[in-house]
Amino acid sequence: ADQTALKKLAGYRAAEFVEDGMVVGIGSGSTIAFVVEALGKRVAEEGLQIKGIPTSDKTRRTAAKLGIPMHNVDDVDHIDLTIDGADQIDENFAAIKGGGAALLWEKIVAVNSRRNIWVVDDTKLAPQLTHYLPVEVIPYGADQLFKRLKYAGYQPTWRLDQNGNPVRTDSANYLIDLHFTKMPDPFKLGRELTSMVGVVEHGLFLNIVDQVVVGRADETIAVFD
Ligand code: DER
Repeated sequence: ADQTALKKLAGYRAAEFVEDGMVVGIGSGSTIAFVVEALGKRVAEEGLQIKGIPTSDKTRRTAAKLGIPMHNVDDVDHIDLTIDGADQIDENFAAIKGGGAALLWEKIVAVNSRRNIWVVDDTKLAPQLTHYLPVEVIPYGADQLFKRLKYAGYQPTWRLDQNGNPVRTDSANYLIDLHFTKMPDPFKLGRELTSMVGVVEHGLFLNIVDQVVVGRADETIAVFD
């Protein structure tokens, strides 16, 4: 099956973990689009009662259009379950996220959720994290920060849109993508990055996920706890 079919398979399976009455964090990206589609159907057909908390403006709009009531993260007491995608997940359930430019709100929603589920097709699984690492940075002084990241050997590149302009996140920050051949200690790297003045957050999601739903090439779904 092609990757999109696997994303749909996994997305629909993950949506089944949503129960009536839940406050649900809704992730960003093309895999989550299927989760939103499945939840929209349940809201419309079963009268599923949920409160959706978006991880991006795009998700807020897409989910609202499908009839899912959307609220802000500060409108609720807590989030029961968040379902999100990922760019790469290693054997320790560490992930790199942020390919969709939503990493800051995704991490805010994730850390305020009682449970986190990631939904991926099996191309996202890897023994080690090798995917580029997005870092969200404050625009003021970002060029200086870029130079510091370069000298530190992180091989930084600006996240540009299709017109070659720097992408602005929903918090109006910039994204710098770092490139590695190997990442021996994600925890150490994460601490180093967040200690740099001007760095808001990075796309290493460590000790966050509880369950991973994987759409596999043989069209089966694996759920790893
Ligand atoms: O930005 C993210 O972390 C998203 O979850 C995203 O990168 C996953 O994208 P995909 O589901 O479109 O592959």
